[in-house]
Amino acid sequence: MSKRTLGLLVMSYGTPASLDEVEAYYTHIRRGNPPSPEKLQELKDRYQAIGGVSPLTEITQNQVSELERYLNETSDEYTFKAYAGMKHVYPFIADAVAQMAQDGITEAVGIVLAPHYSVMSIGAYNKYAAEAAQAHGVQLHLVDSYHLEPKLIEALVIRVKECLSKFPPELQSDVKVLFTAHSLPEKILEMGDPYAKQLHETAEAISNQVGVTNWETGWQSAGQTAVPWLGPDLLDKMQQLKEEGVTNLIISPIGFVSDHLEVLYDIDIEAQDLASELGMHVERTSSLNTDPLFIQALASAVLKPLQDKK
Ligand code: FEC
Repeated sequence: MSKRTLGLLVMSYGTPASLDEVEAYYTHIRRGNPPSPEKLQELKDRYQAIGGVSPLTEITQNQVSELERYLNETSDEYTFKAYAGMKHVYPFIADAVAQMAQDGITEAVGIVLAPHYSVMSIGAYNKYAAEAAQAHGVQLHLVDSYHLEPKLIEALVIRVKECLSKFPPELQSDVKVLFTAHSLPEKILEMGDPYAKQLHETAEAISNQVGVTNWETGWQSAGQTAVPWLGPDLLDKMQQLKEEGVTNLIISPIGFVSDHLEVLYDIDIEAQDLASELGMHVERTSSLNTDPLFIQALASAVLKPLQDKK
């Protein structure tokens, strides 16, 4: 049987390629409003602190090619041609869809490199993708979330266990696990958004398999805007935990799937600095990046909308 060729649109946040591009990037995130010179400098300082550039672009490209390779090796029905589309830098989601159409693709699946659905995160990516697909006459099947994909949970379970093993055996039952995701404006709760619930479900599934009961979900990396954000923020939460007597903590940023600024700066630098001040032992679970289990979880999520339409 000959295989049918489908497009595969893999969407990611995007990162500036150099410090010179930070201003344009930040302006795009702020929907066209340039940041103040102070805010811009603060952001450049954060990139500088992680080595000048974020590894996000390279990791995204590797995730995209690994996913394409895995799907093409394992699917008897489809040949996928993958395209990366970014939310905040070139190639934007619309550019990727335009390229697909130019290459003769008429049907595709779209997936975001973030497991939990919020109308303000995956919802926004999917909206840009659907608009572009409609404009180019591409039939696009969109994945909304994959926060309970068994292989995703398996990969995260391994990571939490790895972190636990870094604490002395007699302390392991006291270790607190904090599962984090990017904060979003609080108003999503009034909108009945599933983001917080999905985060909780992923955390619960991991904890059940690891056998930890001492866990919570939390929020990190809130934006610098006047509106209230989901909280408490990671740093406030750490202070609170210390006051409650917690000194051994695992931070597991399960809302993210790659190493990037929000992990390498917000946790590895900022939260670790606070941990030193507070006298806490904090370990972070390693990022999924191109872990084959994660790639398999993505592949399973990509195939679902195609199975559903049969
Ligand atoms: O490594 C890198 O260079 C990129 C790291 C990066 C990721 C990321 C993921 C998410 N964000 C989400 C929501 C928001 C909202 C705002 C916002 C602002 C920023 C800023 C930077 C930034 N985000 Fe981000 N985000 C990353 C980077 N993010 C830099 C601007 C400075 C700052 O506020 O800290 C606020 C927009 C506004 O001002 O109105 C909202 C969500 C995710 C997780 C899902 C995903 O990956 O798409 C949600 C990675």
